[in-house]
Amino acid sequence: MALNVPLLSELYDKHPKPAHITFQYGTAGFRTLGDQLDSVLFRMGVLAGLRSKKLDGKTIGVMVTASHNPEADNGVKLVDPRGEMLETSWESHATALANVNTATEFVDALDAFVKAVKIDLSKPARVVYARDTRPSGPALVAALEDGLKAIGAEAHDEGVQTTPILHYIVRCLNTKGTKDEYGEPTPDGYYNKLATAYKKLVGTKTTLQPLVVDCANGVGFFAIEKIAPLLDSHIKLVPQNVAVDTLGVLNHACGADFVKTQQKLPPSLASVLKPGERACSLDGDADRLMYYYLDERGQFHMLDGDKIAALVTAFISDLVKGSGLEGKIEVGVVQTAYANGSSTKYMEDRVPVRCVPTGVKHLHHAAEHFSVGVYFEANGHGTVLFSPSCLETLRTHEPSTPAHATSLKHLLSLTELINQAVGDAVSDMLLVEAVLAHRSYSGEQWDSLYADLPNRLVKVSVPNRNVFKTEDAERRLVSPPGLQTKLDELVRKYEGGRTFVRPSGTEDVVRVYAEARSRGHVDELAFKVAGIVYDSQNGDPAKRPR
Ligand code: G16
Repeated sequence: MALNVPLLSELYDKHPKPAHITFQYGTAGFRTLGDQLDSVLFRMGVLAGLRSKKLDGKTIGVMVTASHNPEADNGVKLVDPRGEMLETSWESHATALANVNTATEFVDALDAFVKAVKIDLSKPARVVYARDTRPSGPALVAALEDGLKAIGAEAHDEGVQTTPILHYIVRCLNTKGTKDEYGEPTPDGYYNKLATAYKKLVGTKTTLQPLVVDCANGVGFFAIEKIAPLLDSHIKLVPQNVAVDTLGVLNHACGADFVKTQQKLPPSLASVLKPGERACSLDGDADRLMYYYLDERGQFHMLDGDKIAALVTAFISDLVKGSGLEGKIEVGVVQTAYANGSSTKYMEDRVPVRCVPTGVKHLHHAAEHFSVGVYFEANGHGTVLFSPSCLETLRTHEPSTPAHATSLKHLLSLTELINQAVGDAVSDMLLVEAVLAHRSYSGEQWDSLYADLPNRLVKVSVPNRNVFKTEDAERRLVSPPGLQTKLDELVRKYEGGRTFVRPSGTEDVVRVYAEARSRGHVDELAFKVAGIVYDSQNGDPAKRPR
């Protein structure tokens, strides 16, 4: 069977590529202004079909989202059969296809690709897709559908969903009828699975005070609306920032990225949250989660991905011990360079810790090496993976005491509550709430697990972020030449100082991270580093970022 060249060419011509743009499959797929992505969506439809054919007709997912980015941005990423990110080796194929300039080049590139990776075109292609609430979404989905049609894929539209729900559905579809069956492949199946597991896990524990949930004015609101009634009286969710139909407000002065980068309460919650109360923020597609609370004096305290990882790791480690499985199940943690130094120390005192480059795909794969792999980025993106052999151990272990049996039951509920496909803000939120209920922790008690080193994240605009190249899990720059030496000289002047610079894979900026012993020092360090980075590329100190 051959490619349908006339159909591919005809539909290709409906989606011309903007001449001046070079697209790149980045940290989480393609991301840029939504109105520039039409051609990319068409081509990703074709590629998703080919990926499915290559994998013998397994269902591939396509998510149209730009997650934490501003509303005008959009993006697309492919989801592999177990609900994980697209295999890395295909990212370069995606980039190559996104950048060809004519229908003939496109068909030739496809033809060469099909031969190179040995795709049997007679195999079926199955693709399921969804989008977030961005205004550019419907037109981009139409372009995607043309791509799916051009490759003859059997396609299913899940409409507006959170990113983790799409990942969940992909995993469910591909495991249906197997021993790894993951659940009912529908949004309702997802809500019921999580709610049931949550209620099992908290049982008769005292209900916590209501939880304010900042939905970032995005699709997360729909998920909160759907799951809240299923939780009965076990927890009351109070959704805020729910203006999903209002233009210009998605992720604006709210949401997980705002909280993490600004380290402050979204202004819209100022009149909602009272001293002593906790709240959380989702991001635009509900795959990131940040917690925070106001202390008795009304002061804001952030509980980020590192703090979530610490809370969850300690809880799971205790359950493993409590069920008599210590030595049989190894709990490990995966972090990135953004992890606060104090969190790394806290973890290293308890469990093995690995550091990998930014991006869920890196963390996810590293976490698979542990029986229970806890991975969280400081920005609130993460989950916990239970390996197949760990699941088998949990299912077959014979507890020798009632206390062992209880811990084992809780571990099994956790395997149902936690989204094994990808980081998921809603699932993670219920996980945190369950642990807080078990520990009887307030936000303040959770926060006291360790004290964060003051830290600062800054974005720097440069003409070409691709000249920035890193090594050592992004902790050191190898290009531009000489820059790392300057950073080393600078950081030595700050007690407990640490800094690194890396190009973002989702925004057109270079990111600067710094931490030091005092707030004053860290701010100074971060802005000096940003200045060095800016001057190295732009050369005009008068235009430095402030
Ligand atoms: C995506 C990735 C995350 C990553 C983040 C920022 O998150 O899934 O793993 O931490 O981008 O990446 P970068 O610093 O390269 O821009 P999201 O929530 O935007 O999908």
